[in-house]
Amino acid sequence: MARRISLSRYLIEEQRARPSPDNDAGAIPADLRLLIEVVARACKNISNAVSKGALAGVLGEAGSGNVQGEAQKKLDVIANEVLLEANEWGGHLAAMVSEEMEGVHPIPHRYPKGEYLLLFDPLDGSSNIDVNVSIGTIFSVLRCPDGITEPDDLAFLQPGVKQVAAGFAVYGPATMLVLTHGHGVAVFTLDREMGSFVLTQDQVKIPEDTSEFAINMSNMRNWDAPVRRYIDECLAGKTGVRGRDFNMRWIASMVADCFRILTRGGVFMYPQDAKHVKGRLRLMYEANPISFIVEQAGGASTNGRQRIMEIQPEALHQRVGVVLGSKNEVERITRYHAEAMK
Ligand code: AFP
Repeated sequence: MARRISLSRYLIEEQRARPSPDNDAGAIPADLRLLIEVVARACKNISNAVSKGALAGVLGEAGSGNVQGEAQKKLDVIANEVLLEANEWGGHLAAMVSEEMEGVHPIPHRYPKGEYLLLFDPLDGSSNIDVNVSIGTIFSVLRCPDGITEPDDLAFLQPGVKQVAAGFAVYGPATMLVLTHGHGVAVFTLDREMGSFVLTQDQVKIPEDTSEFAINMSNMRNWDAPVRRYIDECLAGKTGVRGRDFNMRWIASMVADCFRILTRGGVFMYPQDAKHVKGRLRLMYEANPISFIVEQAGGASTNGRQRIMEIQPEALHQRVGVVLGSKNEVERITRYHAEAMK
């Protein structure tokens, strides 16, 4: 049972527990602690807007489109603005990137800059907003390369292994915050009466085996052979080579599917296929942060062929195939891809 402490106390105690030899700031320097707390506060604000739904007039289309060519929901725009406004004045960031904006969002000159780069999907699962299904916010933190004062795309194009922190919020029956800074995964539950995130799970571990897979089955005709092979074996259950029955889930909110996997294991797949030639999910602010969390919880994350966090990004909004979750299942799927290459 995790100690019921606030996010602020958790971050302070993490810093004290891990004084790093190269500086007295410890594993969580003050500016990184500030960044995490600011993002968490923004997620509380987004959670409040989400929970009001129609009462606050935040449902439905915004009447605008984003860089992905998708129609924006009102909450997409609101969540993006909440995160931008919360993070631009604190002096901890050098710049931001959002799924909802084409280019790098600079810190206004009237505010000081910091050493971190923040990337986020302000509202993941937008297609679920109007039908009251869990959605969330995903964020990733990188260091700004030394000597860069006006970060451009190139400053952000770092592989996932360079992340210093990552997290996601799930706006579900409870609002949850999942966080890693490279020393395991902690989960916090929003105490609405106190208005603070309280630690409810620490050092989360994903079971290495699972009998539950998550994939959008409507794409079956487009799948590559290794994916088809794996899913067919799951569907054959105990009548086939796996010798046990499998269950399926698909929430269409990556944050909700991945929170389930962190809690009870499973494998999440949105692979490249004939329709999504480069994949559907975005590398920089969906796949990388969640892969960081999954790996820190003892799971694995590949694009079917290579570790997602080792992919060298070439564009801010590039997409990637994703296979992540319980280690032994991800390794099996990745092995099937390798066998198909022979
Ligand atoms: P939206 O934010 O556009 O709803 O996309 C959500 C998402 O990026 C991810 O959270 C889901 O796992 C996946 O897309 C759902 O994709 P399908 O709608 O094709 O099932």
